[in-house]
Amino acid sequence: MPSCRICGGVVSELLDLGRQPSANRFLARADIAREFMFRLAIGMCHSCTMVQLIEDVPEEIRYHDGYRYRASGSATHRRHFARVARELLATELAGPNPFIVEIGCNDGVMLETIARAGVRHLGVDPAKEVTELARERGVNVLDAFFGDSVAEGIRAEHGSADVIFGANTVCHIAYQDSLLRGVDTLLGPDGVFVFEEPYLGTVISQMAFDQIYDEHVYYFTARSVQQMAQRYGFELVDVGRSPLHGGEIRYTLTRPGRRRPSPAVGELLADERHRGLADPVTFQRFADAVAKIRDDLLTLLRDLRDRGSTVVGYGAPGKTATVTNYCGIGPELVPFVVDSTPAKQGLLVPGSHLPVRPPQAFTTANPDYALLFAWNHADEIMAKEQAFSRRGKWIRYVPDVRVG
Ligand code: JHZ
Ligand code: ZN
Repeated sequence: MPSCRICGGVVSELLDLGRQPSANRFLARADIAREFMFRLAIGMCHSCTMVQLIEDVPEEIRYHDGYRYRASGSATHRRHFARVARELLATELAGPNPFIVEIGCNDGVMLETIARAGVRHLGVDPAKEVTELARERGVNVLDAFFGDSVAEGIRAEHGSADVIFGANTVCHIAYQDSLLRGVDTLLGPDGVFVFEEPYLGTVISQMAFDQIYDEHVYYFTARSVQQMAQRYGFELVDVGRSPLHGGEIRYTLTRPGRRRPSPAVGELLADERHRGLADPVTFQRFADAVAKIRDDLLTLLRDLRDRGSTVVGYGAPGKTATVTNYCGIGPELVPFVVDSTPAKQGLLVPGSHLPVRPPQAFTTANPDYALLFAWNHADEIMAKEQAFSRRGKWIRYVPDVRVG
């Protein structure tokens, strides 16, 4: 039995999505023979309820100089993080000479607004090609994996932080002990540690099994985050909803007793109990629904191919690797996908090896169907692709397979 990375408790397996690559390791054809693969499966800890990967992938394989994800890749993300930054500037960073550290700042989508306001800040991120973009936006970056020793170095140089922030980063870090010790070292006595991350409740309610991939080591709930916070000497004092990736939760941690917890914490905990987010039956239903999605999607794509219809994939988010590799969708069913990220174009989706092309290829191919991998950006994409929507059909696969 594997043991919990947070508390050492027993973890039992909930869902196995098979042999999978590292979801953002887009690759050239020449590198196929050397591709890294692992068993993608999640389980839940019997004691602290943390849902987590059974096997994890070393950080250096996930976050490296060629890391392809760009957090600024959609207008929705850019707007959202500008708003988050403005809120922090108006609240936690409103005192004298404030300092904020972001763990995993990516291309500076959030810190850019902070930098422009002239507020002391530092992004910590190991992926050099992407942090170069942050530097071009005037953001200060330290190329490193955040942990206790890095936190000590930052504190020695800049003093303690009023805010430590992370978005789609904290659940990616397997070593929460070093991470939270680092937060303990760096955070001022009244500081806040704020992070917004994919939510297990959304994965379950939207059947978003494609949110499960190597980068997401943990699948947080208010309950599991509260227990983890306590274990490392923090208190969960607030939770809020963020609209990204189908609905995430933003958690706020402080040192114990510093702030009165907001009623939202108790409400979310009650909602999670009511929804059975720590009950094995919930996961059995989820696993059955996921298997049905795989069968329905494969049947549909094979039928379309046999009828001579053309299908192109739309968007190559990290999620594409999970769904294509789990379902067994290769270029014979979906000849290519289009994605607006220049760093992904010309490469192959990890594992399933669908070629990634620029968005213009979508218009040129004029397909009968578009398989929407970037489903969390549907509004933005529909607004852009009205001409296609008038003649072609979209295929969606979460929460179930639909054509329309
Ligand atoms: P998007 C990332 O997940 C990776 P991903 C990471 N591990 C994480 O945790 C989550 O974020 C939260 C493209 N696109 O944002 C751009 C178009 O082509 O869902 C992106 O490649 N045309 C850090 O990878 C992809 O879709 C468009 O019009 O699932 C979306 O990726 C738009 C709007 C997007 O992140
Ligand atoms: Zn545990």
